[in-house]
Amino acid sequence: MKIERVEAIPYRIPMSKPLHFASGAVHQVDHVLIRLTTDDGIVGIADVPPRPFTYGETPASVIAILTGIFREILIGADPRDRSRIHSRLARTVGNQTAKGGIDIALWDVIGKSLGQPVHRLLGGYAPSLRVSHMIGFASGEEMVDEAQQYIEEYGIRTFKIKVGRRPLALDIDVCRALREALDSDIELYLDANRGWTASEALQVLDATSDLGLTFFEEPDDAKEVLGRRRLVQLSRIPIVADESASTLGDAAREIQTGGATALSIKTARTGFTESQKILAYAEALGLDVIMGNQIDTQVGSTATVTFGAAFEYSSRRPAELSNFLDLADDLIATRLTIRDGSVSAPTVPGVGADLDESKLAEYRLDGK
Ligand code: MUC
Ligand code: MG
Repeated sequence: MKIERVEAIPYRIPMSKPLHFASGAVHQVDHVLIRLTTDDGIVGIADVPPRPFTYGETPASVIAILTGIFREILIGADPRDRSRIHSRLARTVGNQTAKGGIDIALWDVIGKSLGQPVHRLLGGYAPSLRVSHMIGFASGEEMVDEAQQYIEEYGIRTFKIKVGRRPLALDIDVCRALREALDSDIELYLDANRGWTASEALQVLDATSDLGLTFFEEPDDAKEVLGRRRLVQLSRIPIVADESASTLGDAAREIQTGGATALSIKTARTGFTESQKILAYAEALGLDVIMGNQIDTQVGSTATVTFGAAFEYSSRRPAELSNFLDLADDLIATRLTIRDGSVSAPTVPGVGADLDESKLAEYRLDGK
């Protein structure tokens, strides 16, 4: 089996509800769909979400690398030789989500060629994952309304609150309003996307210490090493590395040097192969793991649930799987459903995202 065709298809879908957070905002998804076709007609797909504010990638850079250096590596390669392909991709630094997408598309080909769900090939641990919903910047009242709506409509009971604004009281008040409005067993954790300094983050931790918050993701810039280390040492709750741990090496460095005490794993940037290594590293050290969301479409979220539900260690916590609900439309034929706070792992061959060709034709930007 050999890869014969590599496509990088740019597409744009508006968000029905844009997401705002400390490092940026997403008003529309400007993503790239990878499609790998083999000589025996098997097609593997994956969604690539370029996030300039997180990884420095743009749709144009993703297309350039996929149709240039990476295509040369992929054409003629056997998709089952993942390690060989990855060692060649690794010679090019960066391009995290392009590499993550290639890995997922390779797995999709492998699953389809074997007639097996990738969820099962990876480990097949759980039939479903519980869902955590990420709430973007808005007024306290709107953020409380959103949480209440997701509790009622989808049965979700875990929320990640986007914080990182100034004055600090703005987000402190939001946290308090959410805690007061919601049942005490509703889990709340924070993500500041590096919006604060270490000292500001400590002030927020002090001011919210009675609210039972469970995690604090990227409170400040992890590159400000000593500030971050002081924060990690003083925090009673785990400090989660997300964008500061976008590769296995970065994840290990952040943990070993005291920059974080928990890890967010996003299949959009580390695919399944590297995500599995990060997961094993976290498990060996007993670190909490959160399956994160890169503001994923249903194609991307399907990959997250395929991976996250495949292993016991990544199934322990609710995974961030619901942001596709903020998109006006999607590329998928069979909708991902959140019921009783959970999403089922796909049982069809491959990764499980069933592409709707008419939707792709409608939203693709390359005029083909
Ligand atoms: C997150 O967890 O940070 C926002 C920026 C990004 O890269 O991902 C999202 C969610
Ligand atoms: Mg984050």
